[in-house]
Amino acid sequence: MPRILHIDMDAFYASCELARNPSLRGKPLIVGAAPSDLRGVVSTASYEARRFGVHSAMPIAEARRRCPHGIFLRGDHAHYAAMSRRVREILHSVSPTVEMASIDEAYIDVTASQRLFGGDAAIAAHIKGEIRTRLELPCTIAIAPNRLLAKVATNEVKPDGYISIAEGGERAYLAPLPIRKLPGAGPKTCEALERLGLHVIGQLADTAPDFLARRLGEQTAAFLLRAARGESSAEVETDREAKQISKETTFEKDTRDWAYLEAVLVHLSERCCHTLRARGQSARRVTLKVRYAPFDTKTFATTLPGPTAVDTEILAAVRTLIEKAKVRSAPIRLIGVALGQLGHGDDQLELFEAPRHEKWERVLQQVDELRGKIGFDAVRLGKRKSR
Ligand code: TTP
Ligand code: MG
Repeated sequence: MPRILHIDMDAFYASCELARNPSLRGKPLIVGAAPSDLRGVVSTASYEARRFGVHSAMPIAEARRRCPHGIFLRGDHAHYAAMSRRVREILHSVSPTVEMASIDEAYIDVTASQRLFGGDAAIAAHIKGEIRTRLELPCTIAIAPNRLLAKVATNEVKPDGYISIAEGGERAYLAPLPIRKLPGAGPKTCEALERLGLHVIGQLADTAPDFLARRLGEQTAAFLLRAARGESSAEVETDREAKQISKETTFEKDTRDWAYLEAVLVHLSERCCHTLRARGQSARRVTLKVRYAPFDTKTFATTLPGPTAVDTEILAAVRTLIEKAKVRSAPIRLIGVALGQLGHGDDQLELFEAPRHEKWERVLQQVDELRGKIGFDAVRLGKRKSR
């Protein structure tokens, strides 16, 4: 039976600052912008500052009002990325199957590590201990039968927490929690469910699928019901072993509308880049995949002059490949983008330091953060024509 560990660092940027400047300990720390920066927003706040109601994405002026004696720092993304890489190294000492889901969060398949360490508690203690002694950072860990449970549980036991949920305990664990705790249950959906008298996850799990589908649409209903019952994947995609990052879409009806196809490809490329950056990787090879009929798939590929994690550079490559693909006019069933020749770790430093990347890296970092919070589709970068 799979055991999936989810780890999320506590107040990550703030904790990184505290680790290198212990004189700040115990003080309310707000990272993101100087108080004079009128358009700045809070990246994160230490738990001391959260007591004053300061939280991520709050305008810095508001944070200043709520916590006038707080210590405000601009933030140093290169440092946080370096700390993230060191966290990842520690995680690899427990299992080779580590998936960095964002700069401060990872999933690990610890099924095969159980024997060696002697169980969930020992694995978590080992990781927390290593991260605490080597990096002086606090984190929270949950180990559960699948990804969703582990992710939800981590949030429940923050900060500096640990929890293990046994196989079979999924539904019981989720039942008393408010529905908004389910990843994917946004404010709109939750409001709609409230109006139906559904407040906690257990109520949602017991709702008749047909009833829910009529109210919310089939897809949303199916997705929510599955989550409410604690059903989720236990697959962890290792970033080190992954040879490429790819996304593809199959169309309900074959199409040869290239304006539409291009818009879809822009979207798929952006998603690939987002994953790339979340893993702290870069790519050099870009492949466009086009399927015409079930056994008629063609790929077009190009190698970039250097590794990149910047959307615009990947998109430019995809567009040159589109021109090649357009030559054939047969209707298209599926398209996809793959990024290959992935780079990792220290070869990234060069990428982050190169001046031409700097501005984009900053913008994209903000975009990724927004996407993490309000959903991928909320922020789009590429130019697109409407269908
Ligand atoms: P989170 O894990 O969401 O937040 P956190 O680690 O600061 O606090 P905790 O997990 O204990 O609740 O995000 C990780 C880092 O990502 C965070 O330290 C700063 C950055 N971030 C932003 O820059 N803007 C944001 O809106 C969010 C949510 C995070
Ligand atoms: Mg965190």
